[in-house]
Amino acid sequence: FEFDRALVREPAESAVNGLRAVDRGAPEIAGLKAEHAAYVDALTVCGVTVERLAADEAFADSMFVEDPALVFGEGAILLRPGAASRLGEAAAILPELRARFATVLTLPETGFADGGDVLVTPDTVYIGLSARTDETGAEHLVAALRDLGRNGEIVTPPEGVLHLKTACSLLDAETLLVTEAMQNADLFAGMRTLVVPDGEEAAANALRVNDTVLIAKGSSRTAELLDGAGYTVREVALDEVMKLDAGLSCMSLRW
Ligand code: CIR
Repeated sequence: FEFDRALVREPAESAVNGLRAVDRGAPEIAGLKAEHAAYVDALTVCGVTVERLAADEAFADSMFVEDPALVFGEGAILLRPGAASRLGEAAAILPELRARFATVLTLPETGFADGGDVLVTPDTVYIGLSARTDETGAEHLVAALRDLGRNGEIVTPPEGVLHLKTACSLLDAETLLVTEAMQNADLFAGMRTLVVPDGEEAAANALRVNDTVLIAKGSSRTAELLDGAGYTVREVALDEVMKLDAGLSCMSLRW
């Protein structure tokens, strides 16, 4: 969770057509851009140098740069997003990775793996199987992680979770913030967990950046829980972003 740099992509006007499991209406583009700008500000305040890529109108969900790639200080892995409308985002981001990382690994062209299904902890990189990440893609990703010297482990999240990190996030080297369903699934051996209060499940997609935990604005009981546990919390407005089933981790690649 210690990051110097981040890469983001500006929201496209085509984001009104972004994927969503439950249609609560299209996001309002001005609001989406404002939330994105405030997110970039929050990363900057946390000490991260943020580079912004231009919007890519060809891909409605391309502002969620976390899904087509996985990055570490030691190198990047180009992923294979599992939604048909998003697979092309990988090729679009590849030159940006090559410009910034000496090592860029690619996955074989079978199976799918989305960055939203990847939870990085100091010892283990957890890969959640989902509608976007299948066993073949996950196994290819484990092999690529091994080439980077990282230990990958495939886990099966509870039903109803879009991405693994929709329902959990890293708070510190040994602690995760999780939904109750994720807690009951007991996927992360050896990690402590804090459970988000009932009704604030969306807050489980928090983002620890250096000394601060970013959470979705309006999750006041989660904010209190984290504050009480000694974390420095900063709230970020995400109303439009959430209409596209997305949260804090989805909008950047960090290293
Ligand atoms: C999608 O369904 O792919 C986008 N609308 C949201 C992606 C969210 N990304 C993430 O959780 N990493």
